[in-house]
Amino acid sequence: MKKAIITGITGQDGSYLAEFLLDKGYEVHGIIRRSSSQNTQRIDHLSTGKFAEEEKFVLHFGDLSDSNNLNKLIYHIEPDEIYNLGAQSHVKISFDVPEFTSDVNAIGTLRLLESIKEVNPNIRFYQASSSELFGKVKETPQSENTPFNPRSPYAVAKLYAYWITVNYRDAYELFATNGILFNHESPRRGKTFVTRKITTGISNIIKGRQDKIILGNIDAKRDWGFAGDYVEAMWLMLQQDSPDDYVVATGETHTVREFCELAFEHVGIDLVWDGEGENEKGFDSATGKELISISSQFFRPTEVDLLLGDATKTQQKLNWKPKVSFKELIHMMVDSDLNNYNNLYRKEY
Ligand code: NAP
Ligand code: F7E
Repeated sequence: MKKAIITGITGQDGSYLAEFLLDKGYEVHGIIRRSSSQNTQRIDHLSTGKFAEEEKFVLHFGDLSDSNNLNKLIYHIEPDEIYNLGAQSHVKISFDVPEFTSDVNAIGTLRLLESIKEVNPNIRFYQASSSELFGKVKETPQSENTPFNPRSPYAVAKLYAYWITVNYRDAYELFATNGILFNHESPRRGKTFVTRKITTGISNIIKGRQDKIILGNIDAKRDWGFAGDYVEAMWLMLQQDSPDDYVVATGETHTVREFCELAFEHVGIDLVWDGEGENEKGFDSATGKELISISSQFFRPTEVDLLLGDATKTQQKLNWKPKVSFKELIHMMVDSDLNNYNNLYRKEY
């Protein structure tokens, strides 16, 4: 039986990856931060189920800012694979907490690699790299060969993490890989990322708990996939004969505006727009009710305007393809928020 450590196990991807690895028969060890309020909702079904009873799902306190803690955990757990998903992952917030973001996202990755090098260089390592590395894009679509041009403290920290992963692979022959993942969403997405902000907003509007959704740049374009599909690609990267870097994306790009239109359409509302820039608004065409407005509060000091991934290498080498379409993803998220499922589309454990 293989053993894996997942940093960021309480997050969206961590929870899907934990389920995926448990299904494959792994013993999964998750690193969680001490918090004064409960933050384990996405994995509580694993902590209380049969996997926990059989000690196949184990949680440990730790933090990517604490080298000694990471060394100790890696030494005692003796994992075959480490998936580094832990990060301050919000791009806009990285402008408010750039130093913390850099410590966790950049130096946190170095801490893990150093520990692997010293404790057991045979451990396979997955780094959660990001399409944000492409930033103000140098070409479209973006592939493994596209030059990086980061646009936020988050992306600059992830750039360090990307290159230190490549460097430890080259210098010390570690099996260290980068998954350059484009945006991926789910009913478990954090509620301040734009997709989930829209789907929770729609649910609240329909239930009479919120009047409208206030957004920033609705013309930004993203290549959005389903997180449940993307964790399989992470695992596949660590099962290859040699380490490499891979883009994971759907190959389709859509605006935030389109996301809003399709999400409202799913609940029977035809959204129409009026005005320009910060004065633009979205209305229900049937009733005239204002449903969306724009506030500069949600603009970023530097924006990533367009992301569109070319995942040809991943499709060919890993035989991986996304299963859930853009429209299916939106429907899944809207339905989940309307029904308060949160964990919709997961198997029962
Ligand atoms: P997420 O939901 O925000 O989860 C982030 C995880 O990191 C949480 O478990 C969080 O713990 C943990 N974390 C934060 N600071 C930490 C620290 N100092 N020490 C240890 N753990 C810490 O993010 P996600 O969407 O699942 O993304 C997973 C990873 O992929 C992240 O590295 C993200 O940057 C990257 N990524 C995401 C996307 C995407 O579209 N989702 C695309 C490309 C790359 P708490 O619960 O305690 O906060
Ligand atoms: O923004 C625009 C915003 O915060 C998407 C992270 O997982 O994916 C994620 O980063 C777009 C941006 O995700 C609002 O300006 C408009 O252009 O959902 P987001 P992100 O910044 O793309 C990458 C790949 C990661 O690696 C990150 O970890 O939507 N937008 N109005 C808004 N965004 C937010 N959050 N809120 C708004 O009101």
